[in-house]
Amino acid sequence: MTASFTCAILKAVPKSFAQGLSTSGEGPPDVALAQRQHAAYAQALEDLGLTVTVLAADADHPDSVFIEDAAVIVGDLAVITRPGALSRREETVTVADHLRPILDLVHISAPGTLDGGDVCETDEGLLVGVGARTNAEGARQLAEIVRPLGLACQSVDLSGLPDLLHLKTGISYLGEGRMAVAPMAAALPVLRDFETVPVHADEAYAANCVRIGQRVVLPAGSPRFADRLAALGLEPVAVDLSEFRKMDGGPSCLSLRF
Ligand code: CIR
Repeated sequence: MTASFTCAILKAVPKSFAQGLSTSGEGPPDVALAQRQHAAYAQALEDLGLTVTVLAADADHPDSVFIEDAAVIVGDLAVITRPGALSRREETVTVADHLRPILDLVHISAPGTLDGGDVCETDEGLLVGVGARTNAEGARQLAEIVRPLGLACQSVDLSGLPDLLHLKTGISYLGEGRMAVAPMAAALPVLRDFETVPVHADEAYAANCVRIGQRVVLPAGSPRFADRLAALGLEPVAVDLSEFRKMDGGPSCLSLRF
C-alpha cells in the first residue's frame, strides 16, 4: 500500500493556475515558477523509479494540476470522483479518458461528492475524510465500490476542523502502522489506531507527503520532519512546492500513483 507504486500520472500546470481556489492567504502563485517546480516534482518521481506520464494542461480548469482529487486508484480499479467544488467537477473527464484503456473505471454519482485528497490508504483499508469536499454519500459509494476488493472504508468526520481542506492536508500514511499528523489534525479519534508521527506546527504543510518504497517525498523547508523520517529508517526526498502551497496543494495532490 505504501511501497508498490510503479506509475504516476500528473497533469501539467495551466496558464490559468492563479485563478484556482485558494484559502492560503499567501498571494497568487508565480505560474512560471510553478511549472518549473512541477517539472522538478515529476523528475523526483522518475528518479524514484516511477514511470511518469504528464497529461496536457487544461486551462479551463485552473485546479486540474491537483490530479489526485479526480480519481482513487485501488488495484486495477480507478474510481472516478465527483469533486466537491463545482469549479472542479469537470476535471475528471480528461483523467477518465486517460485511465479508461489502462484500468477498470467506476464513477461516483450525484448526490455523492468525493475528492481523492480525502482518501488515505493504509495497510488496513481506506480512511475517507467527510468534510468540505467529500460528503457522506460519496464516502458511502466508495465503500460500496471497494468492498468486493476486500478493502474496508472508514469515514473520518472532518467537521469542526476547518483548517483541513482534505483529510490528507493533515495526515499521511507512512507505512508500518505510522501516520504523519499535523497539529490541526491531532484530535482525530481515528489516530488512536496508529502510531502517530507528529509534524511540528511550523512544518504543518509537510503532513501531506508520499511514501514511495523507502523514500518519502515531502515539501522542502521541513527539516525537523525530514530528520524524524530519517530516524524511522525512511529517506526524505524534499521538493520545493512553494507555488502549490499558495493554492492549498501539497506533494500527494500533484499525482495519481499506482
Ligand atoms: C482546491 O482548493 O481544490 C485546490 N486549490 C487544492 C487542491 C489540493 N488537493 C489535495 O489536497 N488533494
